[in-house]
Amino acid sequence: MADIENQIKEFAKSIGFDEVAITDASPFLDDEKAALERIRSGKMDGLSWYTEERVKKMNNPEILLPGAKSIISLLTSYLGDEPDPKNSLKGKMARYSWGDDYHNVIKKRLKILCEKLPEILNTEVRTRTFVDDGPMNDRAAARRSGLGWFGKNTNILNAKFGSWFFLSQVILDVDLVKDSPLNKTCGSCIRCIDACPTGAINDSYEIDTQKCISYLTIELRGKIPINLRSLMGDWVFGCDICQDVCPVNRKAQKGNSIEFQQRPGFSTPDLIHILKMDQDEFSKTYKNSPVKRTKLIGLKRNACVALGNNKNPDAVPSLREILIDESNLLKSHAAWALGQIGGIEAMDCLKRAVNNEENSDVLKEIYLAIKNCEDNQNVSV
Ligand code: B12
Ligand code: SF4
Ligand code: SF4
Repeated sequence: MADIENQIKEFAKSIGFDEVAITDASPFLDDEKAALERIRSGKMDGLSWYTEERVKKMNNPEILLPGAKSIISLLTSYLGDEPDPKNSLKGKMARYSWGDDYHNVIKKRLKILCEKLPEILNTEVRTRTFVDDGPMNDRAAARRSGLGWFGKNTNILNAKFGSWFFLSQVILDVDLVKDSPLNKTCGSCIRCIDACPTGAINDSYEIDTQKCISYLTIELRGKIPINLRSLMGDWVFGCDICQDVCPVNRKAQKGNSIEFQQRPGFSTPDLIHILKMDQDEFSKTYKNSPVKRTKLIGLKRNACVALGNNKNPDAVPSLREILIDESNLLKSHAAWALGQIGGIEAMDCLKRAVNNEENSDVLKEIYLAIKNCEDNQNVSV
């Protein structure tokens, strides 16, 4: 390995990055084509910011940094301890959200790396950095640099760290010796396709955004489509199923970043507690955490769905409070949850709510929930 590239990699690792690889700054032509096709086939619907114009930018480093010559692709593992124990009044959050907000942690490291580059390269250098915070194709850079390969779940896989990591890059206007892409694929494995509860993954290395629980719990504002709710299990922020089942993750090494270690209660949050949270507590609890992205109303909505799927009757009193007091969005999801839990107490809450509810959308959800309770009763008789 050339001395300069070696020095960059060693320095990057010394400040907390787990793996580093280099590619050139030529456009990602195949990725651009694939992403445009994905948009045109409707599989990116729901992410209004994911436009054709953005795809053009994110696959053309020259547009992002005029004069761009190289890209340093960086991997930061967030794998730590196993989740806390769970019961049916607790939900699940995706691993990447158990610790500090990765944008802040990694941005600081990227800044230190960029400040060091002129010394290592012995020349002035212009840089632009990305960590899931702008129009850059993080996975395309990782694949071409050989940092990892595309899995069918569309995550980049790395032999040492599995797929439990964040990607980031430095684009720079200096030529560096590039690394080679890996020649690896998933072969005949289809575990993630089989395991995805909503059928969001297909055999062509594609995710249908609007079916992905990660999208539904984090990005979607508004109502979760009723046909998907019962498939979402008790995920309240993100989803790790297609990574949990991946054989490449079986021997994944833990990362070195203490910032991503699990905060108490984050892996399996108490769902009733979430339903009772006010804005002040939400802001304090999720300060400097990725979870704040879903906002209090999104987290409460997700908690209702999780409680509906866990079917623990102890959740009925808290769901009843939501059904009486909260926004129409939350009332709708609380009604759905009560309909899933069923039983005399849940049915009673729903019937009472009919008399006091004026919003037609919420009323529709309540009637559906009542019908669901009745159907389930018939089944068990
Ligand atoms: C949008 C987005 C999402 C959307 C995904 C929508 C979608 N349909 O892809 C949603 C909100 C659902 C999402 C979910 C998650 N995300 Co996300 N997401 C992104 C984001 C911002 C853009 C990804 C993107 O461009 N998707 C569009 C499609 C078109 O790209 P793609 O699926 O990667 O497809 C590529 C390949 O198919 C390739 N391709 C196809 N054919 C061919 C042929 C050839 C020859 C070649 C070379 C290439 C090629 O081209 C496509 C474009 O590059 C990136 C950050 C970034 N700026 O890049 C993070 C990012 C991909 N997400 C990340 C993470 C961690 C997640 C979650 C795991 C979070 C969670 N636990 O809930 C889940 C995983 C879901 C999954 N199975 O992918 C990480 C992934 C790290 C990794 N190991 O790969 C990223 C890189 C963020 C980061 N910087 O760390 N995400
Ligand atoms: S994150 Fe969950 S819902 Fe999304 S593709 Fe993976 S398994 Fe399916
Ligand atoms: S589960 Fe199998 S098919 Fe899916 S990404 Fe992992 S190796 Fe590939």
